[in-house]
Amino acid sequence: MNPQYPNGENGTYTCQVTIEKTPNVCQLRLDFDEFKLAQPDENGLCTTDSFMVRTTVGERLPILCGDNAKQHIYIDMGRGSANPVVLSVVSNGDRMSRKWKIRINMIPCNNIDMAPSGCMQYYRSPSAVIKSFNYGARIEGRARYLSNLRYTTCIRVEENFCAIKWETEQPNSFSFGSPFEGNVTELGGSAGGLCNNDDFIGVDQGSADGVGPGEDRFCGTRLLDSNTIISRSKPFQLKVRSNVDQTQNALNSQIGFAMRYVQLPCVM
Ligand SMILES: [Ca+2]
Repeated sequence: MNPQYPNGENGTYTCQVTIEKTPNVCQLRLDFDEFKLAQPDENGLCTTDSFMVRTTVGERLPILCGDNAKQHIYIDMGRGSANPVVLSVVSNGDRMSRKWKIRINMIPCNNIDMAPSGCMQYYRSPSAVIKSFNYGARIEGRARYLSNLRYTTCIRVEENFCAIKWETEQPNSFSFGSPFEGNVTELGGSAGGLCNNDDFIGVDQGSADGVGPGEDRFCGTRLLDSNTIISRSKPFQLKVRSNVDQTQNALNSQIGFAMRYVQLPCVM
């Protein structure tokens, strides 16, 4: 929690927590019950406020800021004996009130609650809504989602389920990556190689009807034409990738994504 919780923090300081590893703990799960820091800058970087996770093992985790209540992340602690994890919040300036309340769960090695390797987020339900970090109301001339993202969200495949359907939570709740030059607001969704030059989400073998090879990358202001992607590729994963350049994304005030997945049962 922030020091003055439930009141906010207003100023410049660093708050740091070190979590020592015990031999039987392999992962941490952080649940952001509350998380409000300053918005990222015009390049999508957390230059005013930042939440950082430092660890000596596993993948590098993205630096977070903005609004991330109800999000969660998993942190790999490795199997060794001495891999402490350091969590820190750094804030700069007094123009806003920050607040955070983060639950830390230690997950024992070989426990059923462990996320698969390489999964920074992990969902275990037939259906859920997944949002990009700092998802929220459109800010004119700014992208809401963060730059330099490279992580994977994993979904446990339920027994007797064969496919996964991704759809936007709201008609306009997908705007991630700019496949075109200039203003793309009206140009809809792109897939495959058209998404190579900017940010995209990755769903292996995704297509509107779930038949055929499909595409692996999706971007723009819609999910394909129908705001729906179906994939039969297992395990069910959502890869999130953004580059360092947010010029086009800010120009189009891109918000990131809020998508619902629904697992589809196998048809006999
Ligand atoms: Ca970009």
